[in-house]
Amino acid sequence: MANPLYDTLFGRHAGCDTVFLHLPDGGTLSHAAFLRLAARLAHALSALGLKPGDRLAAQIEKSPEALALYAACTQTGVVFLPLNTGYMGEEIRYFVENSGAKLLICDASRAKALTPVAKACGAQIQTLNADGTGTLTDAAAVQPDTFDTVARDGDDLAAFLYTSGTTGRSKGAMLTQTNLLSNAQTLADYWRFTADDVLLHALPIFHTHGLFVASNVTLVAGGSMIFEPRFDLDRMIARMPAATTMMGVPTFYTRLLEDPRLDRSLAQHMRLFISGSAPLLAETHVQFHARTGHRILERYGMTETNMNTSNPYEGERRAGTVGFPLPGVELKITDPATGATLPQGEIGQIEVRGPNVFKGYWQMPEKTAEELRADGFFITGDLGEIDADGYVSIVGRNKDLIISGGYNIYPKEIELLLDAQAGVLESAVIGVPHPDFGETVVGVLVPAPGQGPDLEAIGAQMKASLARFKHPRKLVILPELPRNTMGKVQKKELRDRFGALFTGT
Ligand code: MCA
Ligand code: AMP
Repeated sequence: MANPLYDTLFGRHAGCDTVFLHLPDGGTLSHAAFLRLAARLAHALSALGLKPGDRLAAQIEKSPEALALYAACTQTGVVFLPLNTGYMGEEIRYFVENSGAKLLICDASRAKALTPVAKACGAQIQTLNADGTGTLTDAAAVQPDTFDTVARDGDDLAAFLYTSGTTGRSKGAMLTQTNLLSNAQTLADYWRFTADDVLLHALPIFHTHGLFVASNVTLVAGGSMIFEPRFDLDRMIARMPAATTMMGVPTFYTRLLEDPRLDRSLAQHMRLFISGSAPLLAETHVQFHARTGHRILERYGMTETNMNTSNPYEGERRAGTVGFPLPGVELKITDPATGATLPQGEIGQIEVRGPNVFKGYWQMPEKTAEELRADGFFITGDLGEIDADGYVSIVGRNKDLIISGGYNIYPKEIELLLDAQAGVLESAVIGVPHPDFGETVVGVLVPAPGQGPDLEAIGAQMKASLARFKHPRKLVILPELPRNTMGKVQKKELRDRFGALFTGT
């Protein structure tokens, strides 16, 4: 009987009293104590009737208990579906309904709003709060602290992560045990993680970066994490001297650079800074090196594939590139029209294949077939090139996507909402450069004939139905949208026109 993901990430630390989590209050949690917590949660999930293969949706704040819930799902064979804490009720309803989740876990402050949502989808609801309290932990507290791990196969599903699409409908990326495990092992090895590493962890744990890259890599290596609830500049500066590694989105690095306390002595104990989820400006890489003596290691991944490429640990970390395909990952640049592989040096779409590539989109065979070729290559939607030395660069996107502070925003979802507002004939949503978030959202509205959209009412509607990070930071009104001869909206023209709204250049 085996459960490769549980056994490798968690099970082998049983009885190990070394520190796993350094907590914000100065306390610590050992690997063994963490596993006992996870086992009690595993019993609680089983007592609630969850069976291997069932989905569990969780919209919960970052805490040791939240991470232990992921371990408990792995141990019981339940598919873990973490959700951004910013999502509103309507957004949650879609995920619970679409995944057929049996259980929704949320913060007590949201239980009133989400109980009808769960009920309408036929799911049970339990609470788990930022401080670790809640009905779920109450139920777990009376349970034994060991649990017979459920046997799983590498091909069994471990997690669902939802990722939006160009049509505005989110797709559940089905990730198997092998997808997660192979990538975690490769990365731990590639980035030389050991049991001595202390990772400064300030990312959310509801996305690939904070959960599967940061946490899984630490677990594979048997290291520890300084587990901060969120990115707080003062806390990052205060905790850095105790850390050896950090992972962050580019906004982490630009915010650190704005603080004069960031210098060589602050980063003296660190061996590695890693960036991903959005493009790191070459300028940020260069400035960070000048200030700290460290070259940020940039890597590239996706929800559907985990990590695909990385700059080298030893050897040149080339600014503006995402490095080389990881061991075991094949990467090619193809012609978007024909799918044929392009000669080295030409720009085309990035396709990847390997044990990291997901199984497909949940109950969307046609969407899966559009992006995942029969031969196993996944069409990422990113445009890139490979230079003569083999370094991969991402030069653009073949998909309409905005990445703000590392969060993905799909314009179509916002356009559908804007188009439905009174006084709006049509809309276009674009991403423009932003000094803090890298990119931010601008909504362009065309008024219906003889009407003027009520921007305040539209703002209120956004607030009620969309996570805050998706809200347009600016709404502008134009008499019409620029279109080409085929009638397609020319977003590039809009980006050129409004591109300096937040940067002033
Ligand atoms: C917070 N806000 C945001 C964002 N975050 N708005 C746009 N984009 C965001 N990313 C809102 C807040 O709700 C707040 O709203 C206002 O903006 C200012 O918030 P602030 O306090 O400045 O933000 P923060 O709480 O400090 O958060 C910024 C952050 C955070 C630290 C950059 O967004 C973050 O941790 N991002 C990481 C995301 C991530 O892990 N991505 C990985 C995805 P108000 O105006 O109401 O106050 S995985 C992935 O992409 C792939 C697989 C990969 O390769 O890793
Ligand atoms: P997600 O939907 O969260 O999986 O986001 C994946 C997307 O983030 C990729 O398809 C890329 O467009 C982008 N991305 C991730 N890492 C990088 C990076 N280092 N540089 C540029 N874009 C990145």
